[in-house]
Amino acid sequence: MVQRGKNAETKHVICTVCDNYCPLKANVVGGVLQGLEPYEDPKAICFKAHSWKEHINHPDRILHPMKNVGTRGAQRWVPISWDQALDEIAARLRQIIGTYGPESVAVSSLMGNVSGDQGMIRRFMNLIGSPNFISGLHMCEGNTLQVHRATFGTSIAEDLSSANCILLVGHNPHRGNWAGQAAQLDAALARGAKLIVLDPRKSENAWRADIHLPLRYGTDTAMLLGFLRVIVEEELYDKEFVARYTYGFPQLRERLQEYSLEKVAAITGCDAQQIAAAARLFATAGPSVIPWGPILDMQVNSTSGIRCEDLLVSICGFVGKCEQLQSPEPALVNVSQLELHEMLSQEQKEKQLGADRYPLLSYRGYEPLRAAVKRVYGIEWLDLEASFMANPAAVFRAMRTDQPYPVRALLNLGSNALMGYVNQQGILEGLMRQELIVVFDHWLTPTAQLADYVLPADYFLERPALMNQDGAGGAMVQQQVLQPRGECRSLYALLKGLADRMGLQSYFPWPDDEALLDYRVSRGGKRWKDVEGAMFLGDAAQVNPLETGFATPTGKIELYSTVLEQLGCDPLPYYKEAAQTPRNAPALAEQYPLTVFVGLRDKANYLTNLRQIKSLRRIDPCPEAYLHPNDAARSGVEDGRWVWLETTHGRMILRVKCDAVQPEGTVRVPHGWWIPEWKPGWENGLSGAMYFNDALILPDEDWNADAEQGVPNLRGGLLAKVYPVTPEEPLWEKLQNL
Ligand SMILES: Nc1nc2c(c(=O)[nH]1)N[C@H]1C(S)=C(S)[C@@H](COP(=O)(O)OP(=O)(O)OC[C@H]3O[C@@H](n4cnc5c(=O)[nH]c(N)nc54)[C@H](O)[C@@H]3O)O[C@H]1N2
Ligand SMILES: Nc1nc2c(c(=O)[nH]1)N[C@H]1C(S)=C(S)[C@@H](COP(=O)(O)OP(=O)(O)OC[C@H]3O[C@@H](n4cnc5c(=O)[nH]c(N)nc54)[C@H](O)[C@@H]3O)O[C@H]1N2
Ligand code: SF4
Ligand SMILES: [Mo]
Repeated sequence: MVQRGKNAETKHVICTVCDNYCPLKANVVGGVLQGLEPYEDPKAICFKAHSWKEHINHPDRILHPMKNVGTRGAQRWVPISWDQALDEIAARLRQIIGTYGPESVAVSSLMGNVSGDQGMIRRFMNLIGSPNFISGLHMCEGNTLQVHRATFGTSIAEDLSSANCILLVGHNPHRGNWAGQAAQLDAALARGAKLIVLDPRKSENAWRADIHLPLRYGTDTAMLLGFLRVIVEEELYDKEFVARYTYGFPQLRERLQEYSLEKVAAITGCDAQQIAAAARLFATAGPSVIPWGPILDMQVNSTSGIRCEDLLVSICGFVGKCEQLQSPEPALVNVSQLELHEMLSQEQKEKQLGADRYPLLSYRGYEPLRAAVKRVYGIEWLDLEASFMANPAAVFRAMRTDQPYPVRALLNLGSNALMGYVNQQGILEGLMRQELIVVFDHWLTPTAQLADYVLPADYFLERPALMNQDGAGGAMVQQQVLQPRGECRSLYALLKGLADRMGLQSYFPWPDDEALLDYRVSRGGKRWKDVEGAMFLGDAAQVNPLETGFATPTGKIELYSTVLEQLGCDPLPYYKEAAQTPRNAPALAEQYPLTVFVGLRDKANYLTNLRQIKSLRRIDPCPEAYLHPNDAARSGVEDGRWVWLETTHGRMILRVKCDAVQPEGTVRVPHGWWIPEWKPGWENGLSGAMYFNDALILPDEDWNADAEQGVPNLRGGLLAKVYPVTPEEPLWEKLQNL
């Protein structure tokens, strides 16, 4: 531990203000936190982390358990003790399980923000007997990881420090978004690494790229198929690696015949020669790396696109170099072990909602890999963060229709379920039919405004934790820096409280978080006190599939996926045009002339969070639609004007920001807007969530989802029109004050 003068100490923390999870140092003097600073690289921190003080001490922060004693959404909150809240929630859960079966209890969680959750949510669910876990990670890295697992039997992670060429597929790390990774990117470019950027916009990184391909929204998979085609046709791949470690190269080569450079150029709208140049650079300047970003986690070709990324780094022989194979950490009791998936009966697993149609993310999707994982890693279940998930759209559908069976309770633990998926209108309908909603959060979010019980959560600086996933060996250490404010508690305390009241106490034997952490590190013969002084634990490279064989049915990297084949899906990657593009739906495009893309995160908030932090809100004061000035003129709106943006699914309100960088014919929609200072409840549309959130314009129907994992399409397959909000509309006055 670094000492800085009397009473001064430095603790290690992992910032979970966003999901870059930057390692930081917390400087504490006399027990009082003075500030946060980066662990190593001075640029690997951002202004959002520096807002910790405002966050912790915010007057809106929920500090005590509350119960709504009116109808759902009535906001008739009364204070209640933790004990009474847990007694009542446990009793209602028991009753709901008794009436409808345990599968009628669903849980939504982002997990990372509640410190990786240490497997405790799934443990609780498996013990009560519900397979219906969902997470916003379905539209994020959770989705990518299941594709990696199908291809490699585990996940891969980028190491920018050893890469000579970096391919950014839309992903755009910069100081205000992924500061930690942006710092690594800066360092790589400074030592001469090449940069290829696929982005329809001239983004921050596109400006400095060696090659920028401004492709049409949602056509990444076609582009990557083009890269594969060039690399295979020009024999730029690593023949020895392909022969030794991969399965299905001839079938891949045959599939690529369908993707001539001319065809790919026509689909993507990019120049064929530039595409070929980028593919050559990627293959020959290597080792090359494709840092993960969620662009491909939100497209109709999601699974195929991620498979293409996996195949590119595989045939070029970059796997095991800067694309590192991850394995569960042997010095820790793993998350999968803590989750007790074996305790959930096969009968209950088979009830997992949506798994029949979208298998890869579900328990069913794991079956083809199970024996191989056991062979290579010696464990039964490999949870690569949000694995074995139900399909969120199917869960919300079951809530509102009782089909195929009722879902009647939602535990929303570090998630904003109303806003964080698609078809918000449908989610609201489902939530209104719940017999129990519990929310565990810092704020009275729009989801919390619909809850029966709101429970106060600790902040990352207020708890000890290990950030570790089974698909990424090693772990980062979070030391507790502050005492939780008020009656805020940890996720483990909440789950243990329920488990103790539901006859499951023997499975939650650890009295507190530190005891649970003691248990986790005990596998390496340690105690938490011994390890908490180190930022990083463990050794990522414990099992090397290049030596042991891969944890796939063929024991190889599956270019041709026998896993997907067994699940009834196309074993090879393909491109299909989204349903609502001007090409596929020209008549609709007459009425709805703009292609929507949801994304390009705001700099100063995070998903649906942080809009109550004043210093951040000044930077991003309200939800903005970026429009090319010509499109604004065509739509009869001007810069600064409040508009409705309408799709065939629904509409939302945004303020126009004219931006010449936005490609003509497209409009950017931000995610996650609500107005925390607007009074909770119905009169303000749940603090604005029913006016401003992107999920209002996004359908949850099959035509707009990827075939293998059911992820909804947010990138470029939806048409929209914009028109002004008028002074006669009830909201007009309020909008002027935003
Ligand atoms: N419509 C739409 N849906 C999306 C996306 C989109 O762009 N549009 N993006 C997708 C992506 S990339 C992601 S990652 C997911 C995110 O999915 P969500 O789970 O919806 O993420 P958030 O909106 O951040 O909600 C997390 C909640 O956790 C709370 N929270 C923060 N820290 C803590 C903590 O320490 N403890 C507890 N208990 N709670 C905490 C926050 O206040 C917030 O209310 O959403 C996905 N869903
Ligand atoms: N400040 C801040 N930081 C965040 C977040 C936040 O909300 N705020 N969210 C965090 C989360 S959960 C995530 S998942 C990441 C997301 O972060 P990123 O991966 O960087 O994603 P975005 O910022 O949504 O979009 C990045 C780029 O993708 C381009 N793009 C849009 N559609 C397409 C497409 O179809 N193809 C291609 N190739 N490019 C496209 C956009 O023009 C934009 O420049 O950021 C994390 N960091
Ligand atoms: S990018 Fe900023 S908010 Fe996100 S983890 Fe890093 S320091 Fe925290
Ligand atoms: Mo995300």
